[in-house]
Amino acid sequence: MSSGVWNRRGFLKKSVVGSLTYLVGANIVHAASLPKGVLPLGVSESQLEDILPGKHKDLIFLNNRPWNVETPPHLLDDKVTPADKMFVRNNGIPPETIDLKNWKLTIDGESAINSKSYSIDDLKNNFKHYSYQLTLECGGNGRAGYYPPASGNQWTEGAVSCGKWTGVRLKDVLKDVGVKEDAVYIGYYGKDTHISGAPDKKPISRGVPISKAMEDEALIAWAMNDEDIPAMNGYPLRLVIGGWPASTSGKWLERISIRNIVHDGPKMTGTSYRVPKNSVAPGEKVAEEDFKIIETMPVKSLITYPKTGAVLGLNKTLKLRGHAWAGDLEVSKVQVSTDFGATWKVCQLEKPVNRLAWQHWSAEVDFPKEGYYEVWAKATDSEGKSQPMVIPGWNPKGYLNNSCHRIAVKIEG
Ligand SMILES: Nc1nc2c(c(=O)[nH]1)N[C@H]1C(S)=C(S)[C@@H](COP(=O)(O)O)O[C@H]1N2
Ligand SMILES: [Mo]
Repeated sequence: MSSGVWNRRGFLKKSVVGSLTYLVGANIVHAASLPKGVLPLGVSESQLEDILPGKHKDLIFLNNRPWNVETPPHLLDDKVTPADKMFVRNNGIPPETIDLKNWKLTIDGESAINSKSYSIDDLKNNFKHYSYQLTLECGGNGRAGYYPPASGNQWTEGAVSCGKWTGVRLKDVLKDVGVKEDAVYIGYYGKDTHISGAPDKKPISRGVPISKAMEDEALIAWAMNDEDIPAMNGYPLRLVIGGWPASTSGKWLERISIRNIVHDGPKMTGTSYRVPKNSVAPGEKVAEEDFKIIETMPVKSLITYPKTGAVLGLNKTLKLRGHAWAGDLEVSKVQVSTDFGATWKVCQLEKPVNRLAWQHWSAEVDFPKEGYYEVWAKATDSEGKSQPMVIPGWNPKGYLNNSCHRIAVKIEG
């Protein structure tokens, strides 16, 4: 299995130059000088499928070094996110070759009583299997909405998915190894490599407190939607932690350390996946000690039907639909407005198929006259917290934007 498109020195691999040549319809004379993260203008976003194997051609391209592509909301309409519509957020270069037979997951760390390695067959044969649908949303989803802008991928709405994951419970494996009393955190390590090419440097190694790791839904998964995990989403093995920033769900999983301190791998410290403890003014500098690690994701919703920009006939009832999720909590209410929030209508809301899965909502709305409308959706969690209409508290890295999703609709007679 090969997915990396750049070689270690940062040059496009021959095979990729080949496909780009095909896509632009001409020899790219200076391909070797193409800067990192730059896709030739002659390649349209819709041609991405040819170079991002298995991904839908209409995913939105943000960066190709590393690969970051998001899903437009109308492509998230399925109740279970299909593999080709699952966003990709890579921090480094995915492993180029996967030796399935010899793939090992090692559990170690200061707070592990033993250190053990398991093949994927060992995991399959020695532990009970579980399947859960789990919402994975990047902590930076919605970053594009902040001003002053925050550096990083400018995600709009689509860095979220809810696939059905199958594997073993993380807690069953941790218990098999033995967890010492003083365990505080777990940290994952994947087989992807750092963008710089440095062999011993990991692009990302995050984790969760031991209490979150011990939840029933925390999985070490080998399947997504009853098939192999897609290459870009962590094949052949992945940690899956629903409801928390998706950065805690380690792809290409090779090792989990049981730590006696808060895990301190790359992107656990500094300002990564951290927000100010107290609210700050937009653009304000925040001292490092005033940040806290993001844990549960906030309540949020998407309108997945219709697609923004839809043109509809007068006197037709429109059946809207979408999903809503609330981190560790359940969503208790979804409302929609077609008059810029002056009035709200309560939607029908389904229960989650399991804890930490998104919930589906639908509503029928009528439009009284021809013209331009917006549909706004707002979810409320089981503790009574709602999504803000406007962009929530600014933070230096642009995390946790859970403002209401809006779409435009035109009614023509
Ligand atoms: N090994 C590894 N795991 C990783 C990442 C990564 O770059 N490498 N990215 C993380 C981040 S920041 C996110 S948002 C999710 C994205 O998951 P997806 O690409 O399967 O949608 O994977 C997380 N797990
Ligand atoms: Mo992320």
